[in-house]
Amino acid sequence: MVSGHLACPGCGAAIAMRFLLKGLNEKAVVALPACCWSIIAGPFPYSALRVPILHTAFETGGAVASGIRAALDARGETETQVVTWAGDGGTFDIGLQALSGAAERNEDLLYVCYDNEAYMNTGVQASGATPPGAWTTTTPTGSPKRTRKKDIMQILAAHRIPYAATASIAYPEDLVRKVQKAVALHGTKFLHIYATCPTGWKVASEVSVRLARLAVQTRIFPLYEVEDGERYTINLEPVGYLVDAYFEAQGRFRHLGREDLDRIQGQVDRDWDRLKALARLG
Ligand SMILES: Cc1ncc(C[n+]2csc(CCOP(=O)(O)OP(=O)(O)O)c2C)c(N)n1
Ligand code: SF4
Repeated sequence: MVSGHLACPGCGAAIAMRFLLKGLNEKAVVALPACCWSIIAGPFPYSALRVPILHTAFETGGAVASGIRAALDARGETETQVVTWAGDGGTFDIGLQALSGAAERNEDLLYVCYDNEAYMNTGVQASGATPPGAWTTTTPTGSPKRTRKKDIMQILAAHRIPYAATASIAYPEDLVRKVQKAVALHGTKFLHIYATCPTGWKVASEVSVRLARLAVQTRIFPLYEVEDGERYTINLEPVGYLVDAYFEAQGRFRHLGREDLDRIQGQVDRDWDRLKALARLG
């Protein structure tokens, strides 16, 4: 990745891309469904990436990567890594069908979702990854989102793909290791990267990484791996701070009161216990 990209200052998605590229081999192709990264990379013929990129339709990340894989294999270029790089809207919602198809066929590709918890590129609309209570332009303060964040890791694990993992821009070594591990495996690999968006979350750009770390430390976004859909490994046992500090730091949650935070804390604790139980079973 070169300097001069077009992301907002502190953009977690830009930081995440740097770590993805560190983990990839020299030969890689990246399919980019519509998202902030369609802009960040720069207008043709410029590109902030030193690997070939293919801008694709919003809903086609899994299908386009499958096609690139088939074309490369037909040319005998089996060493080239095929990567889809999509936002949460392009993954949890509109791209889910194509991703599911690719996972079901166990296509040899790495699908990366950088999760900023909304459709940022078109003006902060709620997605299936938006957490309950969050302000977005389609879930205004008076009627915030009530439903839970879609559990994308469970959905991918249910496809029994060889590897699915969460990662965070606040833990670069863990993230790069997971990219390297993923690309060494054959089949469909999925990385779910937590990527702060200072613009959409109404936080200062300089707290971006700190906030991402807090999400892990509070167990809101645990770091773990799932192999073959059944072997769970928790990579970091967080201290388990109360969620308050995480929520109070963000303008998108400013309207939440004590009762809301207590309810969210209860849900986070239950999710953590469930993850621990899955890891014990594995
Ligand atoms: C079929 C279709 N519907 C809507 C759009 C408009 N659109 C372009 S980018 C985008 C938001 C993408 O959100 P996400 O995948 O979460 O990535 P982010 O913008 O947050 O990086 C939308 C709705 C589109 N390009 N194609
Ligand atoms: S809107 Fe958010 S995700 Fe998009 S470039 Fe800006 S900081 Fe990054």
